[in-house]
Amino acid sequence: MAVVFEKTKALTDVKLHYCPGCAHGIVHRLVAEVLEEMGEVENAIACVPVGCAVFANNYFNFDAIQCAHGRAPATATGIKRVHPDKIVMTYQGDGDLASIGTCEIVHAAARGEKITTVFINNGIYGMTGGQMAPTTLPGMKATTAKAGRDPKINGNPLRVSEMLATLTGPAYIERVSVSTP
Ligand SMILES: Cc1ncc(C[n+]2csc(CCOP(=O)(O)OP(=O)(O)O)c2C)c(N)n1
Repeated sequence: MAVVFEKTKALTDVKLHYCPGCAHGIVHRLVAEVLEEMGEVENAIACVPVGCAVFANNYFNFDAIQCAHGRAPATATGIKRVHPDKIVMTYQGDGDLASIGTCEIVHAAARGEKITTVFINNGIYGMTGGQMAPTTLPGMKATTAKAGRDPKINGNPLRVSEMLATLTGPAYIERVSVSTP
């Protein structure tokens, strides 16, 4: 019988445990498939920080290192400078990248580090129970904004991609949705 579909070898066989709608499962697979297409699975190093992103260690079938909360860009900077031939990426949630780690990503971007960042903006702190994130949209509900984010009380969300795109360092920034095929 003809094989019509094969799971990428860049993911392990461990069953995904993520909550529906968080997007990690979809993006794990996209990252893994692209690395396989590029023939770079053996050459990749993922820097995964605190948040549900850290579980990528269970699923990515390539090297990964756990970083302190928000500090994956600093870890990736060090690894890439020591191993310039490796594909070095950070894989970060919005609580991680846009809150505790805001300065790390801004300065890594400003320096133009030769790393890739995959930023999972699901508008919420997933791991800790659905608290409001810096990217939670106005009106969007969170356990710490039960009636929805009110900019008058909670401030306005950060537009991370747009903000980083004002800098000279980044080579390429794209913001996409994974909510439809
Ligand atoms: C220094 C420190 N501060 C706070 C926490 C609690 N904490 C764990 S995960 C997290 C945020 C996770 O949200 P996000 O980065 O959006 O990732 P998600 O779980 O949604 O993928 C926080 C605040 C912690 N573990 N360490």
